[in-house]
Amino acid sequence: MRTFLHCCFLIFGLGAFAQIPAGYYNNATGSGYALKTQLYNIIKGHTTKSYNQLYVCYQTSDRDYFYENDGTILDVYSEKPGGTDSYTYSATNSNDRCGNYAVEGDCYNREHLMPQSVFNEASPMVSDPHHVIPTDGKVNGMRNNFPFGVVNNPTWTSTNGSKLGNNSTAGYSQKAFEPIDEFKGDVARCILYFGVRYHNTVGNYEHAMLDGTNQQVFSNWFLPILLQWHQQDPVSPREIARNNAIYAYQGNRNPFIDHPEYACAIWSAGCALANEAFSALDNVSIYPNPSNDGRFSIQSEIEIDAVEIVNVNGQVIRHIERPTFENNTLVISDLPNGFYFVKMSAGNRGTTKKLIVQ
Ligand SMILES: [Ca+2]
Ligand SMILES: [Ca+2]
Repeated sequence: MRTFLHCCFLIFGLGAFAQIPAGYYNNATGSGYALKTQLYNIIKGHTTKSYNQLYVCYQTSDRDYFYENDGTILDVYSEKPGGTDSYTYSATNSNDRCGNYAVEGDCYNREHLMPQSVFNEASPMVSDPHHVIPTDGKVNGMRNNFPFGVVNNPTWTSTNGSKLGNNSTAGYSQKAFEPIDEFKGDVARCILYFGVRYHNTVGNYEHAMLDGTNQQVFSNWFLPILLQWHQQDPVSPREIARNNAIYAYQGNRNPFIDHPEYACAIWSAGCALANEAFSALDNVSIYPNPSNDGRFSIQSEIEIDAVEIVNVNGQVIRHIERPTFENNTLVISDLPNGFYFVKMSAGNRGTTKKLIVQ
């Protein structure tokens, strides 16, 4: 399965990368914040379309030809990559657009990944599909204007597992919203785009995700999350197709989809922090493995906040917060023999190990 996906990504990838117009990034020659300014000059001045036109854009940019492959709206807040979506929306039937909603599945609308209150609903930010995406109305409402973040103890969870609750990483403890792993990089790259495309005004905006400058742009607690999500969930064929569709629609591109390496070239210190965190988790091990006495232990240089045990069907069968297990030992005597994934998180970092129970 893995090999199959890898092969097809390459085929998709080569075809799509060929669609970056020749010379588009010729002036992106620098590094650090100089590169960011060069990218701003490349992507600024796109053709601004109306707010209502977004629904027309979505008909080419945001349909599901990647999971169910049914051409319905691809909503990152409800799409279930490993299963059947709880509900779907037609891209062309305007009756599916909000409207009022009470529960998930009622209608979809336009979600500003950078909240529109940040820029007073001004144009062209308000109608830029590179960061304004179609999502279920209810989930959009629950996300509200909260920053994205790492939520280990959700107070509310969407049908596909997107989480609302207090941020768990250092430097911010208020409410945040965490998309599912499949779409963390997708969301991160939309927000990275926003920070570069609106270089000329972003230093005036106030929000927990922003630092009030047009240099670093993103706040100290948020930048490592953004860069970690960007790296752990690499560019997918869906994003490449979406970038091409939006380029056809309004004439500019998201550089972080075309050239993922630009992110660490601009924010090298932030990436160093994120990578350091990765390697600390690389050293985490679980033992004994196979486990044959109804328990296993975790060895780690850093404190593990939460552990999830996932079965081969991708179902989370156990979620354990750190205070409830002693000496990093977990009792699993009730688990049937078989093959499991153990997902461990520490702050905004995560790692997954395979575990055999016999
Ligand atoms: Ca779908
Ligand atoms: Ca993704």
